[in-house]
Amino acid sequence: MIFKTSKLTPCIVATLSKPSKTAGINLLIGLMLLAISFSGCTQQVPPPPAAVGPTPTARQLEWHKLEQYAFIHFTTNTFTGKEWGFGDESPTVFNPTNLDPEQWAKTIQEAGLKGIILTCKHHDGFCLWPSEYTEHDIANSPYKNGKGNVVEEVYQACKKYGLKFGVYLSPWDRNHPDYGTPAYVEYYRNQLKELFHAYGPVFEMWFDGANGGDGYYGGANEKRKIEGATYYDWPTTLKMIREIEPEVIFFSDAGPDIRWCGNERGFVGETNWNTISTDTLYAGKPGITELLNRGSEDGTNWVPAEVDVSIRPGWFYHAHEDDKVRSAENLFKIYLESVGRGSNLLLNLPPDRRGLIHENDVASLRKWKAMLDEAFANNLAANAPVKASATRGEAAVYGAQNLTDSKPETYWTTDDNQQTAELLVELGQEQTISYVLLQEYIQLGQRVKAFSLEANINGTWKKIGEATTIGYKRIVPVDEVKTSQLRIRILDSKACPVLSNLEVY
Ligand code: FUL
Repeated sequence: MIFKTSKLTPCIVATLSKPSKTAGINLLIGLMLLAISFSGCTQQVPPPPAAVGPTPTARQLEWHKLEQYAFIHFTTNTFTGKEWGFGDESPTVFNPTNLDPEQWAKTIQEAGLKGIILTCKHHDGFCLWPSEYTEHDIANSPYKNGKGNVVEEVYQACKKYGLKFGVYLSPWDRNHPDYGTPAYVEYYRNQLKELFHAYGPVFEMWFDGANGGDGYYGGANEKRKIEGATYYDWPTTLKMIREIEPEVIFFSDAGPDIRWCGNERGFVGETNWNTISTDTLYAGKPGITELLNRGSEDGTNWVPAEVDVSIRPGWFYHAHEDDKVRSAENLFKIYLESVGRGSNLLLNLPPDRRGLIHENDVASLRKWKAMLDEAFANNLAANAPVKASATRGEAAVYGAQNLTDSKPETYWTTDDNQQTAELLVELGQEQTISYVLLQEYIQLGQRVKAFSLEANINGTWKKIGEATTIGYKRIVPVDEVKTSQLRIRILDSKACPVLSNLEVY
C-alpha cells in the first residue's frame, strides 16, 4: 500500500481562507490568489461525499455528544421494597428522612455523567410532583408535610451542577381507574403538559413498553390489556410535547429519536448500526431485542441505541442489595460495551430510603471515574502525523491529518469508489498502547463495516485488534503492545469511509 500526501495544498489554502476583517490580511489573500492563478493551479477540490443512508438530526447529534448520564429510580417502591408497585400503595409510605437531590447531582457530575432522567412516575402511578390530576402523589405523603416536590428539587439540583434534566413518565399506570380507556390517555397527556410546561429544557423523555397487565386500577384489582401498537396514539402525544419542547429526544424501544438496546445488562451489539426501519416497530413489541441490540445496516431511520442499566440488581433501592453494587471494573466493562460501541449509557443510581445515593454506590462510581481518567488520560495520537493510502481528490482538506487535529468538524475521506483504505499513524516513539478510539463523521451517515488494527513490532506488522462498526465512537481494547507505528485497515465500508477522529491510549 502506498501512502500519499496531498498535492493540492496551495489551492486549498486559497479555497478555505475566510474573508478577513483587516485590510492587511485581505491584501495578503489577494496576493496569494494572484500568485496561485499565475502558478497555473487549476485543480478543483472535489465536493464532500454525499450522505449514505439516514443521517442524525441536529438534536440527535447533540444527544450523541452527551455519551453518558444517570437514571434515578425513586418512588413508593423505595419504601415498600418492590420493583413494580401494584398501584395500591398508600402515598403515606413515601417518607425520605434526609432527601438531598444535590447529593445526587454532585455525585453524578463528579462521575462524569452529563444529566439525570428521573422517574417522575413509575408503573405504580405515584407522582413525585404535586399533580393537579391525581391524589396519588407526593402532596398526600408525609414528605415536607405534603408540600414537597421531588421533580422540582431534582430540576434545581441539575441546574446547579450543570446537568441536563430528563423525564420518565411511565405510560403503564397501575393506580389509575381509567387505565385502558381513552380517558387515561387524556390523563397521561395532561400530566406531560404539566411537567413540560413547568420544567425545561428537558433533554430526553423516556417511556417504555412494560405492561404486566394486572393492577389496582382504582380498586378494580384486575388484569387490563392494551393494544401496544395503537392504544397510546404516540404520534399525537409526541407532537404535543414537541410543540412545548422542540429539542426533546424521545426514547422508546422503537424511537422515534433513540432506541432501547434490547437488554438491561449494559451492552449494545458488537456490531451496532445507528439505523433501523421503524415502520413496523412499537414500544413493547415482542421479539425485537436482537434487532434493537444491533440495529440494521440497511435501516431507513437514524435511531441510535441507548444502554440502560442499573448499578444494582434492581432498578429501585433495596437494602439487601447493598453488597451487590456493581464494581468499578464492571462499570468500566459496561462503558466499553456501550459508549465504546457508539451508544449512550444511561446508568441507574437508585437513592435509598434516606433519599441519598448510598455510600457503596458512590464509592464504586468514584473508583470507576478514576479508572476512566487513568485509561484515557493521555492521547498518544494527539497531533500525530497520519498518512492515508488514499485521500479524496488528493486534497488536503480531506487529508488524514484531520484525524488527529482534535477538530470534530474536519474529516478524512477517500474518493467515492473506494470502500477499503489504510491509515498509518506515527506515534513518534515507542509507546505502550491499550485502546484505539475512532469516530465516524456521522453527519454523512454510518459507513464502516469492518476494520483491523496493526502495530509495527520490530519491522513486522502484527494484528492487535479488530472490530466491525464505528458510528459516533468506537473504542477497541487492543492486545497491549509497545510500538511507534499503528496501521488502521478499513476492510469494508458501505461507501467511502469518512472518519473525523482517531485517538490512541
Ligand atoms: C422497565 C421497567 O419495567 C423497569 O421497572 C425500569 O423502570 C426499566 C428502566 O424499564 O421497562
